[in-house]
Amino acid sequence: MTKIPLIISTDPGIDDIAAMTISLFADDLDVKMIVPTWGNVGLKYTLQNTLNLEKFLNTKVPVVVGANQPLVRPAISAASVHGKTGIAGYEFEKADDSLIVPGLAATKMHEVIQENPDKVTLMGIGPLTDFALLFKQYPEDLEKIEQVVIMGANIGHGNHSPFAEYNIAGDPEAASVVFNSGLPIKVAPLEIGNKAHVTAEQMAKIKTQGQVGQMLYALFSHIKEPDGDPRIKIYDPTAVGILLAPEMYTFKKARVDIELAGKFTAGASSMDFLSENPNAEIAVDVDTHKFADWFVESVKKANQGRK
Ligand SMILES: [Ca+2]
Repeated sequence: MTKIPLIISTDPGIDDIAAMTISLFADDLDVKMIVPTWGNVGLKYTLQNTLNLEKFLNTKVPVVVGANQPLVRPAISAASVHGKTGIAGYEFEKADDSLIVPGLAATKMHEVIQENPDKVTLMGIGPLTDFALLFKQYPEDLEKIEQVVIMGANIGHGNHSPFAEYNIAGDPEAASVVFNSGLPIKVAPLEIGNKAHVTAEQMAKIKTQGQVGQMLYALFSHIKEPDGDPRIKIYDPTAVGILLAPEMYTFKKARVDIELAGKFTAGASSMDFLSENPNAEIAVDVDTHKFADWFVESVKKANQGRK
């Protein structure tokens, strides 16, 4: 199998760290560029966290500085979950900025997309601000994009508000641009993140997997779920799972529209599973055991791959 060329838009964030770690060492992925964006915490932190992770993993994927704010609304924050720096629980050695490619994220992504002989896949595991800017600035890139894979949106109750999931609520206008792009879109919604968890025993197994395992164990042990749920949920890697092990999920087509006007519902993702005009495939169920096994195995592979 040829590797999937991939651009990751991310707001690390503890679960982002896990998603990137798995992606960077996956046999079937070729990560071309990482775009840290504002999100769980501010851009200053998400950028440094990305650089620090690459230093820790000894990887050299180019990093381009993403959006500093949402397109329209004031930024929201998830520092209460991820800590002030976004990655409370583990002290990374501070990296320099030598992996940063100067320039605007949309332009740098555009260059990767145009230069790559095969269509490039986009994975969004934070607010979708930078993908929206890319699509608006370089609409010609749409035909060179294979698909967009997203961790975000919600079928039922949200985690930012009763109606909205955090990544979508962070920049609803950007999410709306992405869902209306006409591109093939696959979504791991909040419900999948809530269901796909690892047990304490599985987490203990991860801890034995070298320095990568210890790093992820320390970070995930630090997460405080706002609802007090003691299970260890690892949201963003569910998007990586869509690319690497889609058989873990059950997908259903839906028409997804993002609420932009609501007083109480802004950022809600309206998912119409009965629509005759679907624009996304939604993972509506996940095999929890398969997922946990896949996650543990992926961490093992990352630890083995790290030089
Ligand atoms: Ca994230």
